Amino acid sequence: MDSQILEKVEVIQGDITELDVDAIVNAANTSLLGGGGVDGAIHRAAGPELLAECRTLGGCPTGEARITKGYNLRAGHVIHTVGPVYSRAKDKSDLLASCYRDSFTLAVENNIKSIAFPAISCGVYGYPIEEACGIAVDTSCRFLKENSGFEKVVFVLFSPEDSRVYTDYINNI
Ligand code: AR6
Repeated sequence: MDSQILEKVEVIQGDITELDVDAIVNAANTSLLGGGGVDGAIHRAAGPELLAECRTLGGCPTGEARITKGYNLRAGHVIHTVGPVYSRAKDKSDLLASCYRDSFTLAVENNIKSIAFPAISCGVYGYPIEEACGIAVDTSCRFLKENSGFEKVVFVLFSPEDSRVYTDYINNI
């Protein structure tokens, strides 16, 4: 892999709501009206105006993304995407890749140059972290290759174990 691309990819263990990037990505559900996990944390940190804006969006299908402002977050925007439920979706790897691609499309349209992703679908939705990590990193590197003006992709993992999966994968590309 081109080292100039990997220089733009960072792995952090921590809480995505604290990230100082142009946009953080939310692992939402199709209602876009909040939930547990990272979705709950983002809504709590952003404040009630986020839910008010989400109500105007009319939901989001699995594999797609929608954008809102970031309100009380340091990030200016939140990109809400809906990952596949691992045990249910037939075309889960395509749907998961589509979450990342659609998030990047919205980023470009909104002049966003740095973005932070959680491990979409890897909590309640049950996607194994090793499989999801490959899709997340490969899709992001492909995007970075085609969009040289984009500055940074940060993967934010909650646990040290998940963070190690990402670091090992990237070190072996
Ligand atoms: N920062 C970074 N990562 C986090 C944080 C945080 N603050 N909190 C949790 N994670 P999940 P899903 C990690 O369940 O699987 C919601 O209820 C977590 O450890 O949040 O896509 C939605 O409303 C895991 O690795 O998202 C949906 O109904 C990863 O984020 C449903 O859950 C994703 O876990 C979506 O499920």
